[in-house]
Amino acid sequence: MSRLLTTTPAGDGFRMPAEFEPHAGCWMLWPERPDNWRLGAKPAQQAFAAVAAAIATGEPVTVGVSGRQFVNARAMLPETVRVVELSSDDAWMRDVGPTFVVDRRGERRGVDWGFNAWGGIAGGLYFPWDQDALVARKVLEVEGCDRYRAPFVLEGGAIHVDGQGTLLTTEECLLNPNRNPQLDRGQLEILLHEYLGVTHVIWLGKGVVDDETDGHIDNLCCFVRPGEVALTWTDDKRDPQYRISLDAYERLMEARDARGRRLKVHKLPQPGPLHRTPEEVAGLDVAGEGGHARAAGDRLAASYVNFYIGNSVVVMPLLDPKTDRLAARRLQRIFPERRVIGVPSREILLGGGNIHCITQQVPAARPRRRKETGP
Ligand code: KQY
Repeated sequence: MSRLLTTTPAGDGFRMPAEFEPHAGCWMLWPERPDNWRLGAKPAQQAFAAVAAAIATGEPVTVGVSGRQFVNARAMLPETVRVVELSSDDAWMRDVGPTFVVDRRGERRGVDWGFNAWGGIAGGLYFPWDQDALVARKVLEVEGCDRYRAPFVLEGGAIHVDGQGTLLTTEECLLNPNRNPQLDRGQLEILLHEYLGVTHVIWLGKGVVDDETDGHIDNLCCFVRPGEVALTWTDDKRDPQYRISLDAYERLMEARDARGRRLKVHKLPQPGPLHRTPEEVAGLDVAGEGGHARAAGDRLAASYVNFYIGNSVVVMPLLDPKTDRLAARRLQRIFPERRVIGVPSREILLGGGNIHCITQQVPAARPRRRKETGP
């Protein structure tokens, strides 16, 4: 059972834990739509299955799948992964799933954000998105967690927290008029405090070049532990990513976190630049009205920052043989207590995101005591 609450997480003493805190599990969705995943989504399904298998080595994974794809997904996913029927419009659990919050007593609840397919009717990536908009509610129902309905649009990929009061985000996404035109920076900060329990927001400028999410933070920069972040980086001054990453670096070096600490910045090399090939475009169905057209030569928003921090593993995208090994070595140094597992993920990137975008962690929490009923 999941009750709709009319209070706010901060008011009730709840906060969003950091991804590097212990998890009870992870949720994903199954890719299917042929206008976003080439060749009837078969290559993407293999990549998603490899991500689920890697995460499942350290925590329970649940994959939501349409009735049409249930049998196929069940067969492609390892037995250790739970598969449940769950309708969606695409497969971005980070953005359509709930953001979990916990309190000191160990209770877990979920925030159900407004969702408008990354920009609404005019600039969003597809229409309709009515099934995506119900995913958070359904996940919370399965998890038995009470639900806060946030009164504004936000995707999980647009925020990262350190679990100690600090939130990282980008102006390009959160201040974009295609999300919450009625809210300014100050009002958003108040709402982020109310719904995530954070007390300090670090604003970076733009996200990764040509990121169709309008610059989600989870492709640019993330916390790896309190006081430390990873940032996608290129030394190539002719690349437009250079100025974006430099600006982010400078803001991070100036910033203090909620506890007054300076940040240590770990630079991760940028793959590529990578571009969509004519063959990859030819494998897509034509997108309907309101869909997002793909063209050969499009720059892909490739970034090693788009990894998932599991209980015992870090699952990172493998994107470019020229940089994969260096990125993996750096991540292993950053996370000595976890095993870094690389998953070939160009097929996920072609859909517009990567491993972090397709996952949503459920933080560990002590189970609520059931009230005794009856004699
Ligand atoms: O980056 C994400 N969190 C999601 C990417 C969505 C792309 C939709 N085509």
